[in-house]
Amino acid sequence: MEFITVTPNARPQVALIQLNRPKELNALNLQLMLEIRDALRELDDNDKVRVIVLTGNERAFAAGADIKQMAGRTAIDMLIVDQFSTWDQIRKTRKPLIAAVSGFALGGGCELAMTCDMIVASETAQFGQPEIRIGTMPGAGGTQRLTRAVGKARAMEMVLTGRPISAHEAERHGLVNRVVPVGQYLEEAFRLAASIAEMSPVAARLAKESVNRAFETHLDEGLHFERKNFYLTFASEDQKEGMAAFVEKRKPEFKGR
Ligand code: DAK
Repeated sequence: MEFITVTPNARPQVALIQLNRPKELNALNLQLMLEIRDALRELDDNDKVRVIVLTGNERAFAAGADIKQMAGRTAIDMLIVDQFSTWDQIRKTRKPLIAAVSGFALGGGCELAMTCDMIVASETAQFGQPEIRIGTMPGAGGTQRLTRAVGKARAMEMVLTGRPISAHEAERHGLVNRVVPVGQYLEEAFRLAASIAEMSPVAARLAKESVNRAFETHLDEGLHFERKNFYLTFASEDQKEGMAAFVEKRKPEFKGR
């Protein structure tokens, strides 16, 4: 891996992927995206990992796709490279994925954070879709995920003016889970990850799938999907263990089976 570092056991059962192109503010070139995809795929298959944290550094989570790499491309170049399949695979990560964001999360950087399930932000984080300022528009889900998160009026303003919002604004509008002082955002993301890692991985996977379904379907079908996954948890040893532990007044030990 040239542009990321992967630590499968950053914390017990919690893995860390860190973007590592600091001079370019973690601009997302094609190789970096492929590395994230491959790392996620491996961690998703690693039984010792239950939750994954994705982060950049204090100055930048990621300042967007690599403009220098993109600048001369034609539509057909883009079609052939087919970056979308890389992004689609990232989106399909089964384990809970938390973005720990400080500094710039712009363009593809904001989209990458939004592809994660939750966002923990430092006070200096800023989220924006500035693509309009360079004559294009969001291409990796920005118009869709941002609109679902912050609502039409705010998303429209961000996408049409390119102006970013602060971490606190992002928190107020439901884009991020919480904002903490710089220097604490990664620890806070690990804390959140640890609290999820204690749960049944089977239930977490099914619950994640179900929440995501809410964005893709109408209520009746979503409720149906939820019901099937709810039933499915009752086929797991973890559900038996969780309820037995409650009755016996002890802490459950989930095995992910
Ligand atoms: N690409 C390439 N290099 C970048 C970059 C970027 N997005 N952002 C920053 N850099 C580089 C700068 O060029 C500079 O490099 P040198 O000149 O030193 O070689 C270095 O990082 C430091 O940046 P600055 O000197 O500009 O630092 P400042 O603090 O003055 O400004 C800034 C920071 C973040 C405000 C500024 O760098 C900036 O405006 N960056 C561009 C932000 C931006 O426009 N982002 C959106 C890019 S378009 C798709 C998936 C995704 C996308 C599209 C399609 N598919 C699946 C098909 C996404 C598109 C985008 O994100």
